[in-house]
Amino acid sequence: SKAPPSGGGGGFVFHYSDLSANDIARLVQRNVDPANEIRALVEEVIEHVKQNGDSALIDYAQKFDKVELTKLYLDRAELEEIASAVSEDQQEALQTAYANIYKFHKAQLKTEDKVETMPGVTCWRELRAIEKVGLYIPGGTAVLPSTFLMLGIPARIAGCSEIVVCSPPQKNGKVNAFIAYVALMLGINKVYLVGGSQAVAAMAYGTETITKVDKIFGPGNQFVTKAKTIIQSTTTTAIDMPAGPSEVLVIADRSAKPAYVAADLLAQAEHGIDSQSILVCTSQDIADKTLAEVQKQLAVLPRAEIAKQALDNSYIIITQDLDEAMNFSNEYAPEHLILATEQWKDLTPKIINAGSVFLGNLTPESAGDYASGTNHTLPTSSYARAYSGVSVDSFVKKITFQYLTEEGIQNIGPSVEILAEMEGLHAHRNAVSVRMGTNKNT
Ligand code: HSO
Ligand code: ZN
Repeated sequence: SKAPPSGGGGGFVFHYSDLSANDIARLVQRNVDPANEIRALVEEVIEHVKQNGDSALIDYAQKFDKVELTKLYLDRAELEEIASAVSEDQQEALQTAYANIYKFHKAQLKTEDKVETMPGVTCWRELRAIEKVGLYIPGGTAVLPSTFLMLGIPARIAGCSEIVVCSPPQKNGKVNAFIAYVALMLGINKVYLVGGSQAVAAMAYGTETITKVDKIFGPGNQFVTKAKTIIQSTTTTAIDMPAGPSEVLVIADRSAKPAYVAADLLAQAEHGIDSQSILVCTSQDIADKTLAEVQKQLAVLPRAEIAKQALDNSYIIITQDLDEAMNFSNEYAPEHLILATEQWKDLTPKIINAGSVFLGNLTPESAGDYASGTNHTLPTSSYARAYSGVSVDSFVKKITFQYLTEEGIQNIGPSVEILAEMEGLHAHRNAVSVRMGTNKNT
């Protein structure tokens, strides 16, 4: 096998045993730089929106979306009109997705027990919704109403009091019918016709018509992602995570079906030219059969051009066994991990880094992308090492509380006094002593 190119490039087959630690580090590196060249452009957009508010947004709609907007949002009546184009079949599918996503996320809302850490000292946590959240729904080469469900449902379950939604306008100055329909399902009566980094800036700074929010959610192109990382460090608005191009890693052994594996790799590849589809398999034979299937299925895909470029940016690793495959996967820390093997039960405990996992041969990523219930807003670019995907947790704060009784202050007081003394912080010591009746100054 060839030596891995620098920068994680692909279109190659590698044997795991040939790879040095350095080779692996290079292979798992992705999305390293691209955003840096666009920082200046994005900073200019943010500044323009900050200074000029709505009028900047109207300018950018003309410049980037090629549409003359007279109003920056669609109201409920307009959304209803647009949504009426959604067929009955489509409505039913959206409702199935909604119901499953709702059910799975609702179960995440748990009340924690109060803990008496010592007699009379009780500590606990309570959830409070983040008040104002901003959802960015992309509308580039693929419009993703499923992303709207994935963000809107947990926001509703958490109980956020204001949900601001931005999505780029189409050429006709509207959003697509599915986006409008999902807005109505979620009880959202306004969709702002703002896309790209200008949408992020508008939600972070606020404009005449758009409310400044506390946290911004949603995937986007490099401009959107760059804008999110900039506003995260320059404003008080938080972000969900720095989500980059989508990726999948499939671990396959002899029990995998090449046609299924190929379909999964292609489902990822059709997202965008910068997507990555990695196959880690236990023999050359599996790799060959899968590649043949990929060629066959690719030939008839409407988005074949996009998928082909993404596959050129991808690679295959051949390992001795499933344990080696899992080692590589944990190094890669994939957004999506598919275990295309009947041995998935043995492998699952060995997963250390992954965003969302799909078990066995009958569980395609597409199920989770749309409708099984799990969230598809997930950490990419190896952020799965430290980040979780979006959930109800992402829309709440967990506030700690404590309550001390007379017995409690007497129990904890002496330790706190000594600890405060250790740090030379006498006011801290006194705050306890006055309550215990041991303050030497009173
Ligand atoms: N795989 C994408 C989600 C998605 N797929 C939306 C289809 N539509 C990121 O997890
Ligand atoms: Zn997808």
